[in-house]
Amino acid sequence: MKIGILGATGAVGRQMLECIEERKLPVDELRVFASERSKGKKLTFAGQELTIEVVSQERLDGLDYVLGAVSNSLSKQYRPLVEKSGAVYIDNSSAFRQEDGVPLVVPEINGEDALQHHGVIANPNCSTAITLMALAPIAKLSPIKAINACTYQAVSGAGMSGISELQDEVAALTKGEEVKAQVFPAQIAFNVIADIGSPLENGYTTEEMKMQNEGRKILHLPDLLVTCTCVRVPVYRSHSIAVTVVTEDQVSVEEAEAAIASFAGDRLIKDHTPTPLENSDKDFVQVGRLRRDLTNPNGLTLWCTGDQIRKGAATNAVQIMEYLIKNSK
Ligand code: A2P
Ligand code: 11C
Repeated sequence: MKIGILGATGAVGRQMLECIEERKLPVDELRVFASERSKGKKLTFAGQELTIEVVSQERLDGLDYVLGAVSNSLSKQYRPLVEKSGAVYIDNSSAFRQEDGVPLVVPEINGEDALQHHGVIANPNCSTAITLMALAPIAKLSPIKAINACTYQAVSGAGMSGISELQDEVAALTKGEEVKAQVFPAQIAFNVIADIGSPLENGYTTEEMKMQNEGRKILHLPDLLVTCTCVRVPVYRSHSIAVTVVTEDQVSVEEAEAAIASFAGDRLIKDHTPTPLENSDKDFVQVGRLRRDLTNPNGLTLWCTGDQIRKGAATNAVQIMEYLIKNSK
């Protein structure tokens, strides 16, 4: 198995390397790609040094799978090269998620969709993937009609530069110095910012609409109603989401808890409130605080957390690759 990673030096790319090693994928060769700035530098995989390369057709040729962890614009730029190489492209950007013929996959929920690919498979938005991991077991009990979500998103969702902005701001403010936000729209240290993505005409942001559009595609529910507010919080890793879900038929708290507890990739937490800190660097999604929605008898309210660099990005992409390796004819 020959695998390439685009953006291997980034927050998601580095995690992809770690996940491939942890999950013991059958790797014969791993090629790591980043920008000109990183060319020739080294990354470690399974005790071996890998030399970072710049992307070229020649070096993509011969690969079986390419995992993408670069921006939308770079992903669009590199897609034709990956397609020409014949490798399957599993892309973490949002560039192709809504394209017909590009499966959008969370393996525990709709893994079989991945088998319908035509060369490109998309990895969902991090908050969407984590929320749907909590809701998919409930959807099996009764179809979901509506979701109302409020996210609490870690700074690493914005990549390495998001992490350093929080670190630098905390250090500067602790010394009494002034800070000037660069990555986020306002100071993120000791603050929360309800502004992720770009504004849309309907008053929502691009990040907020992903919960609806990607949720519909992954759950195969074209009429799913979703309202969402995305909030950046000063947490390094792991997103949290407060969710109210309305199902066609009433599902009891006990039934929902039992379904979540037995769903692969989920952990039902009953003895305390799950926190993003305790969920950092873990592959599973924690779900807790299940209770009846007080505004709708068919509603349930819950709280979930998931490491967005892992299950919200790198782990999910590596799981898609594993699924294909196991199930492709
Ligand atoms: P580099 O480290 O060389 O800049 P993050 O989202 O965590 O900031 O990561 C972005 C990733 O995209 C990094 O690995 C970065 O590499 C990579 N990248 C940036 N520009 C390019 C490019 N022109 N070609 C390939 N990878 C790129
Ligand atoms: C964030 N979720 O936390 C965003 C970044 O659709 O993959 C990833 C956007 C996406 O800023």
